[in-house]
Amino acid sequence: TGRKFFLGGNWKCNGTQDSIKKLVDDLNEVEFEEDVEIVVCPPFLYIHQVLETLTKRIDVAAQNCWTGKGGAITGEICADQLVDVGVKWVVLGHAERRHFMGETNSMVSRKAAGSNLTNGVVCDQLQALVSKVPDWIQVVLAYEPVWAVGTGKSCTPEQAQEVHFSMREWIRKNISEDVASYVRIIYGGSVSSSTCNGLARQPDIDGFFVGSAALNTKEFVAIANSVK
Ligand code: 3PY
Repeated sequence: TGRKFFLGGNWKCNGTQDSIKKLVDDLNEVEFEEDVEIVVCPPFLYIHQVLETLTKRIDVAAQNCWTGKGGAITGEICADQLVDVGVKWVVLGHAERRHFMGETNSMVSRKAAGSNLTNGVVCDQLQALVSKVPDWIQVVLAYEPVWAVGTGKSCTPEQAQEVHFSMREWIRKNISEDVASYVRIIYGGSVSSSTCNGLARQPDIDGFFVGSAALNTKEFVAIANSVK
C-alpha cells in the first residue's frame, strides 16, 4: 500500500519510575523490523525519563494536550510545550478521555487544529476533524471500537477491515483521493500477540494502537512482527 506500518504503545495511566525503567531497558534491547514506525505514549510525568533513556528508534507521544496556546489553564500541558521538550506526537480523543473526561468532538478537533502534532480519533468523529486538521500527512487515525477498549475483546479481522475500508472511502469522498491513499488507519482495542496477525493482513489496517499488551515487551514485539 505504500503506507508504513504504525505501532503505538499506549501506556495509559500505568507505571512508576522503576517499572518504566524496566520497560525502556527491555525495549532498548529489541531489534524492531525496519518497516514499522514505533511510538510509545508514557504518562506525562514520565515523558522526560523516557526521552532521556529510550532508543531513538522509538518516538514518544503524549496522551493528551490542551486545545490551544498555554496560559492560565491549571493542570494542562499545551502542544508548544510538548514540541519544546522533543515530543513529536500526541494522542487525541481516546475513548477513555471521552468517557472519563467528557471530551467532545469539538474539543478534539480544536486540539487537532492547534497541535501541529498527531493523533487518533474516528468515523462520525472524522467529520469534526475535516476542516480543522492543518496537514493530514501528520495524522494517524485509530479505529477503536469502544467495546474493545481495555476489555480483552477484539474485533475479528473482517469486522475491523470493513470499518477501516469505509473510513478510507469516507476520506476519499470528503477529504481527497490523495489523503485516502496515504493516511494510516490503525486498529486499537485489546490487540495482543494472539489477535494481531489476522488483523495485520487486512489491506486497510495500517498498524495498531496497543493498550495493556504494550506494557509487556514480548507481546509488543510479537505485535510489531505481525507486519511481516
Ligand atoms: C486498548 O487496547 O484498550 C486501547 O485503548 C488502546 O489505546
